[in-house]
Amino acid sequence: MENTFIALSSPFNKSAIAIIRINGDKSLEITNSFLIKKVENSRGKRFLRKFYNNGQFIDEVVLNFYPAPHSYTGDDLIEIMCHGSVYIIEQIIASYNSKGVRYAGPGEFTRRALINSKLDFVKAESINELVNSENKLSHDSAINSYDGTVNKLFREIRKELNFLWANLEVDLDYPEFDNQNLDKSIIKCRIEKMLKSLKEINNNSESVLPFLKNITISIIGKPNVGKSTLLNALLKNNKAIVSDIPGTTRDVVEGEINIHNQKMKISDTAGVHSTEKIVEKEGIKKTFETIKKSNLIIHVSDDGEWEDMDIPKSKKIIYVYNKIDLIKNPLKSDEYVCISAKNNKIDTLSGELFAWVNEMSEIIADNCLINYRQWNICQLIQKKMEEWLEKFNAIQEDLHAFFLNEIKHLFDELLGKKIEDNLENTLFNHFCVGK
Ligand SMILES: Nc1nc2c(ncn2[C@@H]2O[C@H](COP(=O)(O)OP(=O)(O)OP(=O)(O)O)[C@@H](O)[C@H]2O)c(=O)[nH]1
Ligand SMILES: [Mg+2]
Repeated sequence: MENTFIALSSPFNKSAIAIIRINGDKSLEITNSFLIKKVENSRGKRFLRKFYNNGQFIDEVVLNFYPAPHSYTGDDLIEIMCHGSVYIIEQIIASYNSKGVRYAGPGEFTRRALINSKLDFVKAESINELVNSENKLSHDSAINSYDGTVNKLFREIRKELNFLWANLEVDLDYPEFDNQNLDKSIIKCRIEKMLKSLKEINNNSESVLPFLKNITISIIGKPNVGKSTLLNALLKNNKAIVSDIPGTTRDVVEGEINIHNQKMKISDTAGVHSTEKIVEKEGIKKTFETIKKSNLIIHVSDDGEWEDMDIPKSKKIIYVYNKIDLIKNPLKSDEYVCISAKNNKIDTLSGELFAWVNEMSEIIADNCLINYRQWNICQLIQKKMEEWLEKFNAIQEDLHAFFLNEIKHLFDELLGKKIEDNLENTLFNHFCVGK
């Protein structure tokens, strides 16, 4: 009974249809106890049935039965689609509870799938990212990982490591045996090939990972250059106060923009300059705190000069030349974009943001990891491979075996073959109940 559990997989709200899932070896038997016309133990069928609790007709529902091991979890699994009334949902779940079926924990369906080897940890992580994806880039990366391009690459590398391991073992156990596969130059070549793919994926991830969850932009620059006017133009809403008095904005003003399905949080900040006015000083302090938290900076100027603001190198900066309407023959450059925020002429900036999202999207399509756990392990594997190759020609068989073994262990960790309980709990605690 321990593995028989129930959860609502759709939101607990009034809706047209709700989906309730019951997992475990007692799921069919217990479900049939609520139906007059029973559901057969057959794969790939859908049933329309009347659901009763203590003789009371609760709802007419559609049932899908997925017998083990052909289900998402690998156990027997039933999906009930009922009318989305909160009362009906509560009644159906209560009927199962009365038969001793407990409510599932977060991500417990996926956890069963992991235990039943229906998926590995990297795939479980991608499902979580997919459910949580709220914008284009996080969806792109989750779908890419889910669909298996990254997973496929990992499997290929693991297969390759197993092949090398088998050959090294032969050589260690039977040194007299002339093993053609173990020609050192061939092995070296194969490691170099794996390393190349890994380096690529690690570098791609370094560019993309900071932006996956959220893109946070801050608009910065000297006072009066038109930062608040630009915020309002981007939001299409007069959210921030605009005036020709320098130092108008003190507090950070925030909003959200959507550039071709990519949501971005955007903050207008106080103009940076040296001042003795206490309130302005506080505002400028907040500007630097906002810069720290942002991953993309729009640096605005109205005279073609962008003062050095000590922005960390990891942050993407777009230089914007505003008030271009006041200049007769503005000089175009690849270094900055020209706009007139006051006249809503900001297409060049929107275009730059769109191009940048596309560039990130392309990197993701080219292979990218979806979280820092994966990235940290892949970097360790890369380092180990580099170290191995560096010493390759000078070391004996047992040291070759040592390096290979270390790399194999790291790969097992990556794919979740030896995931510690607390890490597994951390992942599943972030899952929705019912997934
Ligand atoms: N001609 C022209 N004036 C602009 C443009 N953008 C902003 N302004 C004017 O510049 C002045 C300052 O604009 P703000 O948006 O308040 O400037 P800010 O950078 O937010 O200023 P602080 O909050 O004081 O740092 C206002 O009078 C705006 O109308 C533009 O594209 N063209
Ligand atoms: Mg302002």
